[in-house]
Amino acid sequence: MGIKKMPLYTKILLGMGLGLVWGIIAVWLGATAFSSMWIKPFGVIFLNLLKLIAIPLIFVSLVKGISSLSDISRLSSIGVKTLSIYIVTTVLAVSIGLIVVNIVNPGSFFPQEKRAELIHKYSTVVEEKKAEVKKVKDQSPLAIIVDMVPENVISAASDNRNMLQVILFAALFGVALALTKGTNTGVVINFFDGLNDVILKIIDIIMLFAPIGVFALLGSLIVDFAGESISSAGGLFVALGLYSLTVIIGLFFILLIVYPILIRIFGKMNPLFFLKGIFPAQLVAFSSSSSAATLPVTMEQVERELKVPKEICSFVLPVGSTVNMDGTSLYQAVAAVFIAQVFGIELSMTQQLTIVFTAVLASIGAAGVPGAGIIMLLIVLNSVGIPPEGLALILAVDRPLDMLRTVVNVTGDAMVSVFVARSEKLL
Ligand code: DAS
Repeated sequence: MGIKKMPLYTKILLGMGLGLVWGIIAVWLGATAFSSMWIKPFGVIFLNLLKLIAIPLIFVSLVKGISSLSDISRLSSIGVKTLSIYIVTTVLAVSIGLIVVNIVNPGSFFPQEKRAELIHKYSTVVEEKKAEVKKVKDQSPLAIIVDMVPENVISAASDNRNMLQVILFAALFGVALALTKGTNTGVVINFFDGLNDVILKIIDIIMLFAPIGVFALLGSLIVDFAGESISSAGGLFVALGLYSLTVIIGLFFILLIVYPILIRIFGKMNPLFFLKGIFPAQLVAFSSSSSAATLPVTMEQVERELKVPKEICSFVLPVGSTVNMDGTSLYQAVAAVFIAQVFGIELSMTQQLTIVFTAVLASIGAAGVPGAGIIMLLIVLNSVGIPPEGLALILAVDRPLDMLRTVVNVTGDAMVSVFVARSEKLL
């Protein structure tokens, strides 16, 4: 079978495999500088192309989706359903995290002499993250809502972290367009129809570049990660192995047990059909560690493969990429309790419930960008009096865990879009 005929996910898997091989060879041959100079840029280009198209895609899809709704009042029912299902799946994810980390108890196997070494090694990084969180903490609880309302639509569209601002403006525009149907705005509706097709074609063109992009992303990740781990002495991996394993067990339990059961019961969809449909998006999420960058692929796969209509996925997925992060919230529960265990802090039931509450809020506040979960973890640690220096204990292995939790985040968003479409009898 020629490369051209291969399905998209096969080509991406090929790129990932070759990327891993290249990374190992580059480290072995000491060609890390070469890799950073000549390979890594192709990964950055691929990620930037996806981010480039994310905001226009969200705006056009939302306007087209909302304006095509037969009855605008359905928008509020779709919105309420989406947000409430997001909260429920996040609480479920945090609870699974708490159960797993309390059963495995990875902190009790952590060698105490490594604790001081790690806290010293990552002290500057922790200070930086604390400064970032301070900015978030000083804001009022309504900051999330206030931040959603942009003062300038161009500045809103200028930064992928303003996803919610773009969503709000697109929703306003879409509602106004739906309410002026039949007047002379017909040309606007046709314009957005055409623009939507153009943007989907741009995504197809970008995805032609995906195999090379993921090759470069994974190749340079191995190079960066190997450089980091060799300097931090292999002993850490034994110490942090059980912690990483606890996170991985939790994430795979959600991905391969919980989600398939939920998709079967509430989505009335074959779990294998669902997982095959969003597999390319999971691969891009794994390679990029960014839900926001993966969003164009998630939206295209959910609409084209899972047949979720545009009026649903154009709202549910962009909101989910910033607000719904099941993987991140499970990880925050495991990391918080692990750090408490290493510090010998016994967490009461109320403190663990506080972790559930703050992990849900934190994952709503975390933007869909690499490493967002780490900053939000500090809020969870503060909420139960765990020393923020504890963050240093888990930074060494955060990147591969970030890749996996981003896969769960993206899969959870796709799953909820199927639920909402099913409940709206649009599937
Ligand atoms: N990388 C984030 C995302 O894009 C998740 C995280 O940092 O936990 O979903």
